[in-house]
Amino acid sequence: MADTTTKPLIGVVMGSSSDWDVMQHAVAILKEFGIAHEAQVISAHRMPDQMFAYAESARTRGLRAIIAGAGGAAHLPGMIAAKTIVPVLGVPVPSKYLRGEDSLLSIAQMPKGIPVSTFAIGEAGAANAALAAIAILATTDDKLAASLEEFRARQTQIAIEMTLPK
Ligand code: RP5
Repeated sequence: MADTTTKPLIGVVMGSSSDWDVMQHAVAILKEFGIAHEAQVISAHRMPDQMFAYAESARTRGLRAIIAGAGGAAHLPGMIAAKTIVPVLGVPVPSKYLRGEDSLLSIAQMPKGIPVSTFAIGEAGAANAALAAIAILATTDDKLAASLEEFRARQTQIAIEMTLPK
């Protein structure tokens, strides 16, 4: 069973502190499920050496998935994926001029051979990336799998109880 209380199992990285508004939604989900994680800024174009060191050490440090968010020139998830076999979950952050559509395409359109799982633009994508990371951990953790099932059941109940204006 995975140790979900101490050593980080999930890494959350983003290209700038300006990505935090979006990426905090991934961290919030990880906290809600009690997943040991780390979060930091790693910029592909401003910190390339640190980016490679992070990716190269990810597996031996025990990370089971990396959530990588980026906006402008969103090569961060792909470059991290190029240097590790730890699954990379890419989150397109809305960019200033193209609203993140450029980020989405840049992250999704990986050439064959190096996968990056790509999520929706913005906070839904960040939250879903965290839920996907939890689903990866849950494949070998029955307690976490039960928590994920409960989370889904709560959502279902909320939808069942939704009402519309008369
Ligand atoms: C990317 O450029 C970051 O991921 C961010 O989304 C975007 C803008 O960065 P800042 O200029 O706000 O630092 O590297």
